[in-house]
Amino acid sequence: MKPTPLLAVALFAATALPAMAQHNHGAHGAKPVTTAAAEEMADGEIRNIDAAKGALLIKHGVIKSINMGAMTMEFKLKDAAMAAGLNKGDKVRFAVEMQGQNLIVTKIQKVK
Ligand SMILES: [Cu+2]
Repeated sequence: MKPTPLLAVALFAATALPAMAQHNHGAHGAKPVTTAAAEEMADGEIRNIDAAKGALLIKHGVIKSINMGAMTMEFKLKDAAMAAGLNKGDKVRFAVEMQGQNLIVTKIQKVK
């Protein structure tokens, strides 16, 4: 049994409208909900900076996106230039990503 064209239109409108509203909201610069987990920002404090290696020693809190508890460890930076402007003792928020066997900091920002 096929739905009548009118019913089909009504169903489409009911499901499509909330989706369109969300889309419009996203246009204001908010990130799509689906990438939120991968882009999770973890809290940390910089303990050491190895500019030559492009690595940071960070005391970090729990990072749910990679299933890691709080600890102090070294992270490689995606780009060594990201260390510019950072200092020992800075409180930061950062995002990490697994690339092969390495955890790479893809984003980092100071917390005021
Ligand atoms: Cu860790």
